Amino acid sequence: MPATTTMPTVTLHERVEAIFKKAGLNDIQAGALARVIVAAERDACKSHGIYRIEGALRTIRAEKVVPDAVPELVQQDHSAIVRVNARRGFANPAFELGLPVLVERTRALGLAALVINDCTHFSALWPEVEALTGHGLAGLAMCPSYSTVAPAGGNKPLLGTNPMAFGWPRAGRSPYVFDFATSVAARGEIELHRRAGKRLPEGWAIDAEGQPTTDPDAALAGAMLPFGGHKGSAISTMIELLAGVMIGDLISPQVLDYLGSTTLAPPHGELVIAFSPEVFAKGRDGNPLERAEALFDAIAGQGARLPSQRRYAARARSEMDGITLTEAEMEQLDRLLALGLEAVA
Ligand code: NDP
Ligand code: PYC
Repeated sequence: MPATTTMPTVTLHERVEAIFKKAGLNDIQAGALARVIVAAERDACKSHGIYRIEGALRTIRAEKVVPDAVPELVQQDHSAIVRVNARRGFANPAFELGLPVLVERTRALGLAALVINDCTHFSALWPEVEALTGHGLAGLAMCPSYSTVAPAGGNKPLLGTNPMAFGWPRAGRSPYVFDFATSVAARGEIELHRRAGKRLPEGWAIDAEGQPTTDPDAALAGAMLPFGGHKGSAISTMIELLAGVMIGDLISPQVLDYLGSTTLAPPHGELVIAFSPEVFAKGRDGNPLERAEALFDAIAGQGARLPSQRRYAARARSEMDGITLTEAEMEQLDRLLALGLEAVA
């Protein structure tokens, strides 16, 4: 049994925030990054937990992100589009800045969108839609990434792993939330398989010659596949259009051209659309939140689990017992804190 260390969420937050400050991030950037990374670790989403710190530091060291950026709310009118310019910092503080305005507009108009431009993005999207559900709103979040996924029927990386998350509020219960890559799996999962010396499941990737592979190195050199064949490929393309082209920001091939690497966190934009179920259902029979509960009960009644159930169970365990890290993970955190950006030289 390998040695482990268990600590409260707040302790891990302090450590992660300290690493980012040592690496030169300002308080706004370091705090927001530590919040999403620790939330992912707490909820057992390892592909976007502390493993991502190193990539963020590499991106800072490569000067592909502005460490002391202060995001700016650039659209101050009363339209349904709330625009925040991340000013080439990370996406997470820009989201935190835009959230209260997005909530206020959505309550007033029934529907509003937060556009984040010029951000670097590496995190899971569920914290964003979960934040909206906390205000009684439904939400949809999406962003491109960099070209690592072949379109269905193609054989070379073109689309990103382009994640999409949806959240629906539930009175007195954890919200209904799903959040996934539009590739069969997140790229982080491939890297975690590589590090663990494990083969990939069949159907995740093709090699550089376009042949199916279960070798993580061959997959990283080749292309990942979209989930659900042509359906995932089309949804991924929609994300490139809505959260790239439409908001005037980079799409996945441009991001890869600019970075020249998938070892750094990708710069692009993000789109978060919020809906007020109350406003949409006005004048119609039935309370939308109660009607949704009947649907969730019917799903669970068949023995199916709701998305995020695993995550909420992990969260409850972490909140009660603390977050457990392996000895190797603890050594890595110590190393990153001691060496700062030198650790990723
Ligand atoms: P997974 O396939 O692990 O999970 C996707 C979702 O499906 C989760 O909401 C999960 O809930 C749910 N789920 C899984 N199994 C079941 C089941 N049997 N029944 C019902 N629901 C289920 O996600 P991915 O690997 O595709 O993505 C992981 C993360 O990577 C996401 O958070 C995504 O945002 C992030 N990502 C970020 C990118 C970026 O550019 N920033 C790019 C790509 C991915 P649960 O968690 O409870 O298991
Ligand atoms: O896991 O696919 C991924 C990913 C790409 C950028 C951030 N996460």
